[in-house]
Amino acid sequence: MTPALKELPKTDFLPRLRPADTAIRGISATILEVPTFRRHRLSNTEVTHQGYVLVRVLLENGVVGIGEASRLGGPRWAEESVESIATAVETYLAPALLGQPAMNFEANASLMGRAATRNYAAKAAVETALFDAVGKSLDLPATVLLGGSVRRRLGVIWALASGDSGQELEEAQEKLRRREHRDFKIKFGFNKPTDDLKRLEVLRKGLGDDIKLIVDVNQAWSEAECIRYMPALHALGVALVEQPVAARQLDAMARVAARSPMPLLIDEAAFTKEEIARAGAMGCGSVYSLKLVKSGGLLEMKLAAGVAVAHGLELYGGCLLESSIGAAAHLAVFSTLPKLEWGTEHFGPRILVHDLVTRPLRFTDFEVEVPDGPGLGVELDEDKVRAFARKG
Ligand code: MUC
Ligand code: MG
Repeated sequence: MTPALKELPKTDFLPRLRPADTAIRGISATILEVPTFRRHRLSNTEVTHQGYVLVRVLLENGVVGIGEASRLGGPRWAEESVESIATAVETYLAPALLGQPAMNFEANASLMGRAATRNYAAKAAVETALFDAVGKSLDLPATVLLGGSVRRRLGVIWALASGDSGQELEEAQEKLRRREHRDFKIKFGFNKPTDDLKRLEVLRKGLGDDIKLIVDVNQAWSEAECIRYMPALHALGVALVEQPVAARQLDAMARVAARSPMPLLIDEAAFTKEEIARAGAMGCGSVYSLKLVKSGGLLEMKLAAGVAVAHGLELYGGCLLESSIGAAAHLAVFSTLPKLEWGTEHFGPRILVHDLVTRPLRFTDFEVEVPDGPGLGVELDEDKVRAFARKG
């Protein structure tokens, strides 16, 4: 031991937290419907109210942890709905976990895996609540339990999705003026491709050539439409094209990627590690969108990032319009990734008329701050939960 270490005074530590102190005593699921400032349109769904399942976990030591599963307009973006998530949590996942130490994260993920196949949004919401509760019990941010942060702030992309190009241009200009967002993702696929291209033209002209524009087609185009319309996206300076073809058409996506001068972002085409490996090996894209609703947990999303990187993919911090609860869970993981080339699109807390926590995430200077309080670093606003819980 070096002399310097011998001379250091000993500090007082918190009493050790025993696994039994974190035994899971209860898990509940509450469906919430929270209004958005404007209609948000995708190729296969649209929302004016965002659907959430709030998961609360009570531990033996009295600490409560929270997690959230987000849904865009029913079982359309993927197969889970708020109703199926609440049922999966209360009927299948909760009984598998009751009595287990919350701090045994890997063992609990295996138990959930045995209790239900897929159901990724449900499992992720429960695991989020476990990380929050254990972090709060230890007075440590979840980021520490996930390997420690390598960044405290992330650039945030904003999505333009009303379908009205005049409104979208004004919205983007307002975000720039307020120094909230400077990169934009434009949702395609709910119009004819030629109409969407007209929207994009208006935005490019109005915003200038220096603004980064990403297009998310949400599976709406055929391979032939990609061949027809992607040159126009390129001419308009699009930086990234997200999931242009159907999630299951991996061969078509690989052919589109091979002829595209722009990188493709793999979203709905790959949820699990195996799916990421396959899409990566087939060359379906050059960037992968990380989402808890696809990975099924925080630890699994870190593994997803590793598999994507091993296949040469860049990383994009995806969202499904989570509130500050789900966004904080994503940011906890994103902050620990050595590389995150595209930053994140966790604008969800800013599109809600009311957030679900007492102190929403802070967005300043085009970036979001990773919360550094215990657990997720956010506190539930019980008044908002009462106001937005589905009635009846
Ligand atoms: C998606 O497909 O990326 C995320 C942002 C947004 O506008 O839609 C979602 C889902
Ligand atoms: Mg997408």
